[in-house]
Amino acid sequence: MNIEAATEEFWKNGYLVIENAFSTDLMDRLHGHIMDHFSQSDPSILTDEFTQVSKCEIVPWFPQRDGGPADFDEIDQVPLLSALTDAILGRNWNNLYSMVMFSAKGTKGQAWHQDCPPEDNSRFNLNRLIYTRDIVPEIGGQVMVVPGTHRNTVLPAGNPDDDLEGQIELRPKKGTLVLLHGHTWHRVLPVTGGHRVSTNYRAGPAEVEADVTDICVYRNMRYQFSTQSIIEQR
Ligand SMILES: O=C(O)CCC(=O)C(=O)O
Ligand SMILES: [Fe+2]
Repeated sequence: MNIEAATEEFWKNGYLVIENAFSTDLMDRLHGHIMDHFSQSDPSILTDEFTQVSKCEIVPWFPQRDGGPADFDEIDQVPLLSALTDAILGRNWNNLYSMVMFSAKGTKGQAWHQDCPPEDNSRFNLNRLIYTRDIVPEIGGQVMVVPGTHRNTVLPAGNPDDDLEGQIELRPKKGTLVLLHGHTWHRVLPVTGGHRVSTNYRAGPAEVEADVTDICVYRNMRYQFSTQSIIEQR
């Protein structure tokens, strides 16, 4: 792969999709661990204010932080991922955390959002998203993005999950890497036909603080996770 061309494409569009970035074997091992983990928890309890207002329904798991299987560390060793991250963020980037996101059948996915406030374009996170199973319309959970919106543009206020002009639908396959700038407008469609899983190895530029994603911008509010509060109604 031409890392320079890929990096240019990332900065033009605010996202980049690379198929077959990870081996089938690694994807199967990770998916097995994810299924084991979520079969032991109850992902159906989603009644809090955040879930109600944000129209986001995911259950997170932090396998590397919480002593999960060592297989999750293998992603950090994949040379293509390191090379692309170096090229996009610069050499001393911060590896923030890995988060598995599980959505049960019949859940809403995630409404349009920016992972952190876009007003300062040097302050952003990089989502390094890994898909251990195909995302297909029969199950739902396709990723919607609006290309180019990472350039200092605030997501317009409005209905949380209305269509937006210029939106593009992504259907990442098993083994696909999606690099997504945290300011790029994005959402996850409802999960209708089965459960959905994605895993985000979040990173950020060296000079950006680790809690850069504490405040998330939705079309109807800004929400602060650390205080569990709506800090702006829109
Ligand atoms: O699960 C996905 O495909 C994207 C989730 C997302 O919005 C994020 O990780 O910031
Ligand atoms: Fe996001």
